[in-house]
Amino acid sequence: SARYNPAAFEVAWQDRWEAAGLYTFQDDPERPAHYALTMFPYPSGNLHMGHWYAYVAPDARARWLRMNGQNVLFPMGFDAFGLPAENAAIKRGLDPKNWTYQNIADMTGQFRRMGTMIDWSRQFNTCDPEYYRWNQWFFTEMFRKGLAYKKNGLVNWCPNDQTVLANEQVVNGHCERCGAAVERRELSQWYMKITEYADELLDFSETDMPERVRLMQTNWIGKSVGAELDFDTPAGVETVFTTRPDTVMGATFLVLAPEHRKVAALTTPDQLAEVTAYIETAGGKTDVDRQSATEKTGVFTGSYATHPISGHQIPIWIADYVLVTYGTGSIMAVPAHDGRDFEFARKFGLPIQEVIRPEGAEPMDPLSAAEAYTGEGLLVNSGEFDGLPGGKASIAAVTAQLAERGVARAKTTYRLRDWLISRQRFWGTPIPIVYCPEHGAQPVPEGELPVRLPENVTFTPAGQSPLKTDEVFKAAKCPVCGGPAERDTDTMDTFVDSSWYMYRFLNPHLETGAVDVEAARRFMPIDLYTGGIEHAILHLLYSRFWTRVMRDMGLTDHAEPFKVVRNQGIILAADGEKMSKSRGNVVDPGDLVREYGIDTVRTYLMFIAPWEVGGPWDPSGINGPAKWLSRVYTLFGDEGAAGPAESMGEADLRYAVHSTLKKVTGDFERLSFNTIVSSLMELTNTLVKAKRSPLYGTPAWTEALNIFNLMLAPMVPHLAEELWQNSLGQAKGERGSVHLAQWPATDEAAATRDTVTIGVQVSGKVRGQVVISKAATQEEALAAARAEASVAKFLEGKETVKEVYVPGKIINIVVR
Ligand code: ANZ
Repeated sequence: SARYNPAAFEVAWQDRWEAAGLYTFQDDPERPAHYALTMFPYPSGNLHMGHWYAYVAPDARARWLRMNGQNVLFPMGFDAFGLPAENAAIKRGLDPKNWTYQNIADMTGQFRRMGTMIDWSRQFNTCDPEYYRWNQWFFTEMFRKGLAYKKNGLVNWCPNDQTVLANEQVVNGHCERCGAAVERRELSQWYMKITEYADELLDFSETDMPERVRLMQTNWIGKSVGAELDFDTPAGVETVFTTRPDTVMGATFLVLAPEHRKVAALTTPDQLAEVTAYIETAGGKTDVDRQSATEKTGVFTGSYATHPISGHQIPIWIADYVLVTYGTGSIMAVPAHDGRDFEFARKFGLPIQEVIRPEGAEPMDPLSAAEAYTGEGLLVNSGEFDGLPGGKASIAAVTAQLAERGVARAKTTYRLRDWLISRQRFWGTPIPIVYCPEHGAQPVPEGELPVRLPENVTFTPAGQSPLKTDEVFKAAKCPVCGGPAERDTDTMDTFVDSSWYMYRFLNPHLETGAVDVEAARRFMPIDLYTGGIEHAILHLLYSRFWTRVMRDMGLTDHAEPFKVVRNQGIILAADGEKMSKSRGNVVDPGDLVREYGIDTVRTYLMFIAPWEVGGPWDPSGINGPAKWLSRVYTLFGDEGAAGPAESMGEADLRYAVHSTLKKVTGDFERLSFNTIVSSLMELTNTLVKAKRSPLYGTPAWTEALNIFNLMLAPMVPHLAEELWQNSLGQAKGERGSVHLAQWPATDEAAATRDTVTIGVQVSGKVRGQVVISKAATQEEALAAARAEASVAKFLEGKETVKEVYVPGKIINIVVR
């Protein structure tokens, strides 16, 4: 039929592709390896518009690369451990395992209907014991290397989810997942030593990530170069961390975090009541609240420290703007040059001493100064250092002088903390450790992995891990002495699962190791990794860490898992808000597919906005792509063809086709999907004209349709296949699939047609000018000249004797 009816062939083609194994990855060392990966989804149960937006464009690009002869691996799986499964168990009495696998089945079905080239034979889920076994293996290896260790410490506790959270999962003092205010608890937990790689992780030279991702990671790692300085106090030496040792002569008091362990010893009896009360109020605040508080608060301890250079006695205060978790938990306050210290000194009437002054400026008046001076200048009031420029040189000089006396050391600190991976949850990878009364914490031997999650467990509404109450699970044997031991009942943070899953796709069913080393050598790092910006820190940083650990284990030869990372934008609902179930503003891709077809939804999602930017969902916007594809469909039919209804030169048609091809090729390279669609739409207009011109049916026409069809293939795989095999009459059957065809080569000469304006003479006299293509044939040039009205009137009724065409220069028509 002549009408575009995608329902008639889309799913049918998917079934035929599937049956033919068209997208089953065929390893071919002869072709350049390309690994394209989009972050795998969580099996929440439904594939929503955000998923479609995230997967469709990378799929088009992967298809394009494949047509370009690359050996493209484009796999998918599910990030399947995590809280929602457990919540479903608690709220609705569902087995987390059944709930998860059912969702995976549902979503895989929906996924397949998206028409991607994902090789589903490589699918795995992180909750498969065959997968998490290797999480456990990595853990035991890291334990042996001291990279996984257990320690007591203050941890972030989500009272709602009843579990600890990594620092990365606390956003502005609240649980990233549920939004509850996070509490602090003292617990013994497992950590991974990401800090050992802090410096390396600041090096982005081998990975191309969006600027803001690099910035976020850099800030998260938070490297500060400075020094530790020692101050004598009645409770012994107190060391502070400062990035500005050059301002030491301006240190007029010390401030300790309220939780600092010396506070009790430093508090004098008459200050005790005040200090105790203050500690109590500070304890209830989050770090963020503390640091962003507009009004500084604090109390005097009653004690004094000795300044290491002047020997002056300076008061020791406690204040909550100093964090116990950073540096040494105490600071030397330099109110003249630090904003927070300035506010604090003003509020409590503490001395302000200028030590940095811009050249030629008046001295700072400590009583009238409105704010701290944080700019550059020369050192003043600093004894032997006076006159040195503040900053680098003087920092080194002051540190060296104090170091000589043994009261300072150059020091670099990081905001980054070790990665806390213990979770008091059920639906995760059991931590493969047993505790022997005799031999302590012992890793489970490799031959006994995986430590499987038990089945038929009872969930308590308190959310406590059921493993804790499962006596059968807990009972273990010490690998050293064989005596009775108890299993660790915590599970791993699910970010462990996603830290290395990209390696597993290379050989997902490998039983002899976590990673196929040879495949990793050829396919890693990932050529293009795409996903949401929300993973800028957590997932991307953990993967970069894990890859370095694997390198140090000898598994891989590279430090970075991703050659290139790109983030798609967000598609907002029509009301400008993020689509979410609770807002009731979600658009169901299934509904749209039923109404418009898969290819139309794919096209719309690529057309709606620059892919890396995103934008609002316009419900009526889909009509444009729908109409376009319908026009495309008709274009390939015989209807409305031929005739001299339009005039078009062959060069014009070839120019349109090849210049579009050149542009589309470049746009695929730079992920500019929306402009690919608009270029193809524009080309359609030209082709519709060409169809009505005498060019119809000529070799130029056939070439145009062929190239157009090939260009459609990555974007609208079903329609392209239908046209290729049923309208263009290419070889039939799956082996003749358009998706196995070669991406066409641009004919540069035809594509880079510049136009020229050339004069037209009639019998040697200039009568007018025409704009024609540089590549125009003599015939086309003359036709254009004769069509020009100012020329035509001199030709009327005359006989042509001779025609001259000097390309790019002149046309002369000699008449009689
Ligand atoms: C004296 C000084 C003078 C400072 C000056 C700054 C400017 P970054 O860059 O973030 O590392 N500091 C140190 N430990 C702290 C803690 N636990 N809580 C709050 N503040 C702390 O910042 C380092 C600076 O932050 C340090 O250098 C210290 O103040 C403060 F003109 O020391 B500075």
